[in-house]
Amino acid sequence: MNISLLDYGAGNVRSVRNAIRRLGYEIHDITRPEEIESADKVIFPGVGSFGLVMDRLREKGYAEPLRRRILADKPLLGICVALQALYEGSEESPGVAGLGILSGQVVRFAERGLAIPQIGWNGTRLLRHSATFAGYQDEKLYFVHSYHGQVAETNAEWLLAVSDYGTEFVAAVERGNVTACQFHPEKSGAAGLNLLGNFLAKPPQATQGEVIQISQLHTPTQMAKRIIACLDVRSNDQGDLVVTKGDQYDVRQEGEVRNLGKPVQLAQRYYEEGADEITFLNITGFRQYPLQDLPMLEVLQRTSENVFVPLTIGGGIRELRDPSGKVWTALDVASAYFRSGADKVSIGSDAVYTVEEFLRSGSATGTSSIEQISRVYGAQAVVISVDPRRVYVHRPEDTAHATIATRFPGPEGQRYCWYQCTVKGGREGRDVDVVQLVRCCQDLGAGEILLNCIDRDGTNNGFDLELISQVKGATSLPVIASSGAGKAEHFVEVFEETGADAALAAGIFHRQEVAIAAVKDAVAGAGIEVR
Ligand code: 1PR
Repeated sequence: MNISLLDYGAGNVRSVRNAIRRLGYEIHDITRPEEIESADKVIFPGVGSFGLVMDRLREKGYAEPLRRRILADKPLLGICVALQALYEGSEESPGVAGLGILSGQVVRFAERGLAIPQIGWNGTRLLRHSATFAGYQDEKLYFVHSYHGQVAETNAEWLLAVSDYGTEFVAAVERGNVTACQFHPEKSGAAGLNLLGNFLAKPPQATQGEVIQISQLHTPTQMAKRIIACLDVRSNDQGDLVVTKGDQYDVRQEGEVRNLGKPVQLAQRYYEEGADEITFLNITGFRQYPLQDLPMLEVLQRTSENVFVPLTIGGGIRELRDPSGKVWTALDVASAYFRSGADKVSIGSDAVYTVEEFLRSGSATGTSSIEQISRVYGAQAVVISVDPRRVYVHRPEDTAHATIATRFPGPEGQRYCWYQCTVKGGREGRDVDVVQLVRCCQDLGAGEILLNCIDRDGTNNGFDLELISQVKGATSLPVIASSGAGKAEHFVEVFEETGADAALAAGIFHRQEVAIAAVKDAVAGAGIEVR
């Protein structure tokens, strides 16, 4: 059977490729328009913005053959933006025509106090029988998007599954042998692999899909709070790449870099134990690396062969100059990571410098790493990793920065503090506070905040709830709470008290003090949705 992948150069298709291989199939890459119609099965992955996808399809002469293939009812599976491309157009890219198979426009999620993009694991309600969903047991699936198809009678013969996120939206469509899903099966763990496997295995059918009645009565699906395992990676003094862990960012113990395991193996273990996402931080990434020698590329390539949940990579995402003098843009660096299997990149120091420049000049340059990467890969692929540290003051008037009244007074009894952003792994404080940073990065096109806290890192004293609440109040982006987790109850606390969208830990997982399953049990026990 000829299974063909429509790689039109828009982003990370390695995960789709790896998932298909894991299921035991060979994949052929479509390189000519005529192959779209001749393949037995086509997988149409979607990464990037609606406009970018449609432009690429048209440039390559793929749009018309794709339309013909769909109208001829030949097997095809579209993923994420590929589902959206079936519509007539999208609010994301006004004036750009879609394939026009489904009627109507793709619309943006309205901000009803919900973080946008929707990033994470949501339930889906299957509206009718589908061989693609055989064996599906209501597991949550991984979504990441700011725009969605609306549930409308006009597309009733296509509707297959819906989900809720403030509003009901289209989670999957299917007619005959053509299926498209808004979620990412290749990133949805075992449940997603099962769906992908069903699509690949099922024989083409002559029957058309039935038209269903859209019921208004249902219990809305719920997004899960994500539990993320974080691996800080660096070379130790022997030159081996190891997972390490700092104590307020100091990773050395008795002069040696702490060695808590091997990155690829540890990531695999966390996937098997139920982590909803894995984050790698190359903690020496602020140092100079030529692009050929980015140590995390191979880690990602190997990890993505066996780990089917989202992977984020941070550390060193910025412009680089290699020893020959050649300059690599932040977009080149990010692209290398995406091609190696990353779903998101996280930007630390460079985000702070960008915001400083923005505050100084009062306008965006259009060339910052955030803007460059977001434009091509979408906001959801750009995470800002914040490394803040408390600065205490006696009165809010003592600083121009955004202060909070704290329950934990400073060394001189100061009752207020602000959170100062740092660069170079906390080594250098800058004149930017977390509120300025997250607001500005959101405006520049970032899609998520990874909120560390130097004061709490490695302490096991619990997350800094005051910091997280301040940042949640300053942005509508999803916020990942990080630093300080010491026991399962800390995760309950952070979700209940701050509204964080995800919580991340490192030390307790690496040292096997608390299992991911125990965290999920505690969070679920408190009535909070988990996967
Ligand atoms: O500035 O873009 O090159 O990115 C560098 C990245 O490396 C940033 O994301 C920064 O947070 C990270 N980093 C740099 N130095 C360190 C260090 O520890 N010396 N690690 C470092 C950051 C914090 C979290 C940690 C949580 C949870 N580590 O990643 O995993 O605090 O830990 P815990 O659960 O054990 O408390 P750039």
